[in-house]
This record gives sequence, C-alpha cells and structure tokens, in this order.
Amino acid sequence: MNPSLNRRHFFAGAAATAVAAASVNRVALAALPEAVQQTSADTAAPWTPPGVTGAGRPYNPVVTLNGWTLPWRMRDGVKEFHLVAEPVVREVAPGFMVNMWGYNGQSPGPTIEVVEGDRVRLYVTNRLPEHTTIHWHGQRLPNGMDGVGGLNQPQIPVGKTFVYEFVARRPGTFMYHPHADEMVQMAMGMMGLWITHPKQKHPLIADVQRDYCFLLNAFDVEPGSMTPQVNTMLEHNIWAWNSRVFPAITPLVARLGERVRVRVGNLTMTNHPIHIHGIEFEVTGTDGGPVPPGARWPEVSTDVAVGQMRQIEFIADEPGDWAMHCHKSHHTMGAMGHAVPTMIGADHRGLVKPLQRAAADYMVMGERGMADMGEMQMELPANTFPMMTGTGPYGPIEMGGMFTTLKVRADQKAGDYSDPGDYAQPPGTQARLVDTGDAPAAPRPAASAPTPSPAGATVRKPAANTGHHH
Ligand SMILES: [Cu+2]
Repeated sequence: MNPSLNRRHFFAGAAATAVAAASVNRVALAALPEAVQQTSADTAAPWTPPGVTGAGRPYNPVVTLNGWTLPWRMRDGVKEFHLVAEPVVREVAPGFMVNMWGYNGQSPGPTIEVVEGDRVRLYVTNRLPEHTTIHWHGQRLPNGMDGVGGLNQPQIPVGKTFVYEFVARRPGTFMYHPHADEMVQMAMGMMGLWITHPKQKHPLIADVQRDYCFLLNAFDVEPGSMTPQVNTMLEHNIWAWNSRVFPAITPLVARLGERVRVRVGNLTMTNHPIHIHGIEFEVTGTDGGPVPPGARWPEVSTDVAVGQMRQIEFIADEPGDWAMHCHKSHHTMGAMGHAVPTMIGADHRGLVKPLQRAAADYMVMGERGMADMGEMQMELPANTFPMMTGTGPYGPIEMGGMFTTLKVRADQKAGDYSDPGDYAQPPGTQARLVDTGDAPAAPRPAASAPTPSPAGATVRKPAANTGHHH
C-alpha cells in the first residue's frame, strides 16, 4: 500500500474521532440551550441579561440596527448560546422579501454580546442544505476553535451540531461568519456581530450613552426574483445595512449632548466610506482593539474596508435629522441603479410617440437626470425594490440603499430608542426659496448636432449646422 495514502487514512481517522467528540449526540441535544428564533426584522430593544450577569460589571447593552441580541443561559459559570444556521426569508424592506441563509430566523444572525473574561460555549446546529462552520472574526482563541473548515476542524455536516468554547479575552467589536463555501454562504447573508464589553473601566474605552452596531452587506437580486445570485463579486444591486435598505433601516437616535458609539463591520466585497452629517467623529477602535487617543483624528467619513470593523464615537451636540450613509452614491440606490444607459442631454422629443407604437409602455428615463424616479409610480416586477424611495417632510429623499438618519433631539429621553419623527426646523434656520423669477432654462442640444471635436482634431464639419442657437 502507498505509505502516503496510509498516512492520510491515519489522519482521516483521527479527524473522525474528533468529530465524534465534538458533535453532539441525541441525548445531549435535549440538553442544548434553546435556539431562540426571531421573526421580526425590526430593531429589538437592547437586551439586558436577567439576574447575575456573570463576569464583570454591568454594561450598557448595544442596539443592533434591525437586529437583536441572542439570549444565553448560564451553566456552570459558562455562557451558553445556540445558533442555528438555516434558510430564512428576510424582509429587506416592507414588501421586498429575499431568500437568504442566516441564523435563528434572520440574516444577519443575532448579535452575541458578552463581557471580557466570560467563558462562552456556542452550539451551532446546521440546518442548511450543505456543510458549514463558524469563524469568530477577530477573537483570540485556541486554534481549533477558529472555524476554518478543513484547517481547524471538519465542516459541520448537514443536520449536525458542533460546539465551540473559548474565553472572550479581548474587549471590542467582532464578527462571525462561515469559513466553509464562504463565497456562497456570505452572499446568502450568513454573518453576525459579536460585542465584548470591558469587564472594568478601561483606559481606552469610554462610557457611552448609546451604542449602535450593524454590518454592511450586499446582495444581487434580479428584479422580480427572491434569491440572490451568489457568484456576483461586485455588481450587487442591494446595498444593505444588516440586510435592510433605506427607508427600512431604523434611524439612530440620541439625546442632545450624549456620547454615541457606532460599530460598523464590512462583510461585502468592496469598501464603504461611511459618512455622517452634522457632527465630527473619531475612530476609537477596530477589530484589532481600541485606538489610543493620540492616534485618533477627527473625521466626517471613515472608509470601512472589506473584512474590517470600525468603531466610531461622537458627541451628539447638534439637533436635527442628519443623513448617515455610504458615500459611494451607487450604494444608496436600489435595484435599478446599474446598467441603465445615461440619457442626460439626449433629446427624445419626437421619438417617444413612434417608439410607443412599437412598445406601448416605452418611457423616457433620465434625460434631465434621474431625480424624477424618486416620485415615479412605475410598474415594477413583483418583489422588486425600487431604485429610489423614501419620503421626508419635504418630498422624496431619492435614496434607496445604505442610508439612514441620525436623529438628535433635546427632548429624547435617556435610553429611549423610539423614532421621534421628523425634525421641526426652527424658524429662520432652513434654506429657502429666494424670489428672483425664473432663470433661463439650460440649453438643450439640437437632435442633429454633431459631437464637438476635441481641439486640434481635423474633422470636416458640416458648414450649415453648428448646433448653436441664438
Ligand atoms: Cu458603499
């Protein structure tokens, strides 16, 4: 027999033994912590553990935008969680449902929230149609708990439960996601957040009154369909925060003067410059840990690269409804933002009628820009998220993806996360119409105008028609 094959068999046998030890048998299954399910895509109230909180001091729990924190049970001094990897139907916006894979009923999965020094035991049951694992991004842990299928452990087979156990050694902001067929599984929405609060006053971690977190994620869902295209690398059409799009993303709210922390993780395949209007913030931490004050600088946008976490903090000292969004403008658009020809400047006069004789529903889009689409009542295929949607007190907001608002109010109660509604602009503090009559309309190019040649090009132009109107 080939000795190397023999050797491989030996290791396969050893791995099989490890599976038997780590996978949970039927008797043990009855003793698993309950796999709490979430049916709503709304933002859940912050979850404060009942009774004894285990290691460390009480903490101010995080609020996961359009997400929730997974309850645990304490068993022999260990915080036990139960995650179930499974197909879910996520409401990405009201009336727009997407078939995803996630955890415990939603994508992203629930936020795991613990305290530095906690011993954590996580049962992971695989109800997907293929094997999976979970990698605990950013954590210090024993190598065998790192969750890279094939490298650190055998994949979790369909229908089986594995258990991970380690101590949450570093306070900070982390993520979890599969490291098994990960291109497909992450394109389908398998991911979640992990927050470890410091166990005592930490010199680099400030106390905050509001602590928000969310993941950046992206999907490619053909208009009218329900299941993401998993092979798309960059040309996604659903740019989401926690698998939600504007106007379905919960606003962040703060009471005037509060210190606010926002933790943002990027599990898309491109970077997202996250921009907040109205305030300045500092990056106070990454998935590598807290940033020392001397290394922080003020920003109003911070780029969150692929596979990174950025934890930002600011004082909410300017009242109002402030836009907060990805600064890539295509990422604040819904399903029709791509592959639509640019029509600005094209003159369709005289063309629409003949075209409509051939195609009755032909319509001109975008010859004066695309702002009209914000209020257009266009027929869309069923289950299609429009390109722009969302209405503010002054009309359509013309956004549709990675966009929400930061609502700062003097009368918002401490710990109250409810939406205070639209900001009432104090009289005299809003941009207004100045009555100067009408400016002349921008000139439209004549339909037959030749394209102007670059300077120096030797092109013979028709003598009579220069395209200029006087
Ligand atoms: Cu973006």
